[in-house]
Amino acid sequence: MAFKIAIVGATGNVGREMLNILAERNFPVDEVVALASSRSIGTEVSFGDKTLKVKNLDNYDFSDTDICLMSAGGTVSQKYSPKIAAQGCVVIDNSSAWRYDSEVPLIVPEVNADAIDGFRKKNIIANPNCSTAQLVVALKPLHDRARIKRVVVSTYQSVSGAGKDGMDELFNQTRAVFVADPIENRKFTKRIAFNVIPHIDSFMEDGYTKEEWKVLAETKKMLDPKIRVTCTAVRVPVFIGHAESVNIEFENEITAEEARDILRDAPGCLVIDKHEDGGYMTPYESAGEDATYISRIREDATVENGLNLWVVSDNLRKGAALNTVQIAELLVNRGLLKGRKAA
Ligand code: A2P
Ligand code: 11C
Repeated sequence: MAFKIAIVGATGNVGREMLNILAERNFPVDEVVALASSRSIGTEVSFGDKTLKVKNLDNYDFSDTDICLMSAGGTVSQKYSPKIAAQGCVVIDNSSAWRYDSEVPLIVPEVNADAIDGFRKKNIIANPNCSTAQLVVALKPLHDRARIKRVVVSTYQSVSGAGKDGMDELFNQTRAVFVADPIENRKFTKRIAFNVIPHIDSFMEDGYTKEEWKVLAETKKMLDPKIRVTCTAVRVPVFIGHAESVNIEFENEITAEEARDILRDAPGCLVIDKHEDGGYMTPYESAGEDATYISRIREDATVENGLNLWVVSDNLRKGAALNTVQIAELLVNRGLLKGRKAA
């Protein structure tokens, strides 16, 4: 059986990657429709060796579409997802609009695939924030072995997480530095070229940012509500790939060597951890790759049962487009969808 798929936000960083990944993984596609705002009508995007002309999301009829992969921001998702879902099309949404709704499953297939059973309540499934997705892929197998009590995360997040405008801003500012043009801050609140900014998303009343709150709320929803998580989220001048320094306290004893062996066998994880120059992963090298890379696995002697990790992944792939396609594959592989177009 093959399915009709719509990509909403097809002109964006994540939407384009969704099209690439559907083609790469030979998802059983009968037809793919690329949708974006009226600004993009007629724009061409690639799907494998085909070129698709982008259509307008407004008033698009989803009644014969099986799955809508959406990455057009929270406001667009709040407005359109319920309408699309009401037409019988399952929405897999990459924004933060539905993640904390108790009637919407939030899924990373390597971590909580069985939560997908609840998707019929709203016909919407949420994809986590990119920094949470790679974090929980690394934490899950360690939690299963030694029960995590507390996690301290510091993120180093690339500008592509802020969309194509974020990438343009890093490029333009870097160029402006070299040719001595004035530096303009549009997308980011301070200059990002040759700098780091400890601020992603909006500030909350307690002084944390929404990005930092997402990491703890989503880890609790997907992995275990008892785990205590605290986060500092930082934007760095890297185009693609998020890195995270992760400090973990466990209930039970676990050595760095045991953690390395567990992570070597864990789904979605790839351990690169040689104690030598260059024997670790960096965000630049993760771009275009599917794995969550784990390096610098060390025991933390300052706490009982503590470990430090360095976790790196392509934020547009495992952090966004790849995970949404894996959720779609889960629906198909568990027989939860019937192709509607041919019916
Ligand atoms: P458009 O290019 O027409 O604005 P990114 O996160 O990389 O900036 O991409 C955001 C994506 O969301 C783009 O494809 C963008 O389309 C799409 N988008 C933004 N606003 C809307 C809207 N009102 N309706 C449909 N798509 C939208
Ligand atoms: C960033 N993590 O790097 C954000 C992007 O909640 O899906 C994704 C925001 C989200 O800016």
